Amino acid sequence: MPLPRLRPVLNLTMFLLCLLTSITFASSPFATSVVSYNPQPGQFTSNPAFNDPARALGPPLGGTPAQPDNTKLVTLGREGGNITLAFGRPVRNRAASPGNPRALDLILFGNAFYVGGNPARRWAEPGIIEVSADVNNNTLADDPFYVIAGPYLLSAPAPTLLEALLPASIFAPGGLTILDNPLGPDTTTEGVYAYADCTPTLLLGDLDADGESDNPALDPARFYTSPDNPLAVGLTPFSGGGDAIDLSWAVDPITRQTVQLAQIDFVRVRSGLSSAQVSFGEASTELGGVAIVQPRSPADIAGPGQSLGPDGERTADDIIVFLSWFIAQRPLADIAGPGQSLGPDGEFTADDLIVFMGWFLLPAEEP
Ligand SMILES: [Ca+2]
Ligand SMILES: [Ca+2]
Ligand SMILES: [Ca+2]
Ligand SMILES: [Ca+2]
Repeated sequence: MPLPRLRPVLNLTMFLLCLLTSITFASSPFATSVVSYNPQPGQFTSNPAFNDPARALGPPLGGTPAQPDNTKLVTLGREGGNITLAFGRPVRNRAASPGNPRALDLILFGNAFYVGGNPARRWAEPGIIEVSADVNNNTLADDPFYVIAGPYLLSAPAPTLLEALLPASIFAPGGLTILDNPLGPDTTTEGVYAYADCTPTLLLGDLDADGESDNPALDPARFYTSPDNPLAVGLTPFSGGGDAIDLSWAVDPITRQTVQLAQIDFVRVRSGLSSAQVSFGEASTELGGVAIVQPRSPADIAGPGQSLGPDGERTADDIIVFLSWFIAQRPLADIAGPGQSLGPDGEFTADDLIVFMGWFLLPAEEP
């Protein structure tokens, strides 16, 4: 009877498969479970296409910078509506590193877009972001939440941020659906950051944010975990867009004092604008995914066969692709100026090559 002899092997195989599945699940860089979903009544909160909180799990679906994809989003409804999500692993408060120079930790994806493609003028439906660590280790989101404090929140007139947040929003009245860069139309410094649903989500593999994917087969876990620089106007090349935050921006909602968070386990997003103030249709925060930032070597620009986009490895493919950009004088290869100073200088010189090779040779960072 061969079958009984096979059974232990099958059992072992099943066990290993389950183990593998659980490992894959635990290592997902995206939110993995919905802790709670409490939308406030809005035009879309009873619409099955927008009221499934599971749409905030896993990677987002992106569009062009000027036109979002609205097929994988959950709406939070009007002000105060909220969702709380958990991850398969703690979200560390990362320090700055070559692969993550701005020390960013989480990226929130919604359906904001640049009006007419102008990055200084965005259609945004800001959501207030809060984070919490499972301090008492009971897997419940019953520990204090801290507010990611952006510039609007810190200037809110209420005595404490909690009062500024509840029950009305600091973005109401007026809806503030179209947000101009408060620092002006011509600066490269961004004044709108630290909120959800303010920055476009890009198409998978759109490495230069031109609205066309350069590699639709790129792993979403690599593309949507590379943060945009939230303090610079426009979208950082090789980022997937979305609103990136640093956990070091968290403040206590009562005292407004900065808190030191080594890591968090939960993120809560609260619709931060009053849909009632908008004269047409609905304005509400939407969420289509939350990613844990993964440091990406700036030299990891290609994978096997010189396919574009990071693959987590540094190989000859990366060097070949960089050299081809350099020879073609593509802006992506203008990464340095005189004395290997970082940033484009409009020239393609040995400085660019030296900086790239310096990045290539850096030790790998902890994922
Ligand atoms: Ca950080
Ligand atoms: Ca592109
Ligand atoms: Ca590579
Ligand atoms: Ca240069």
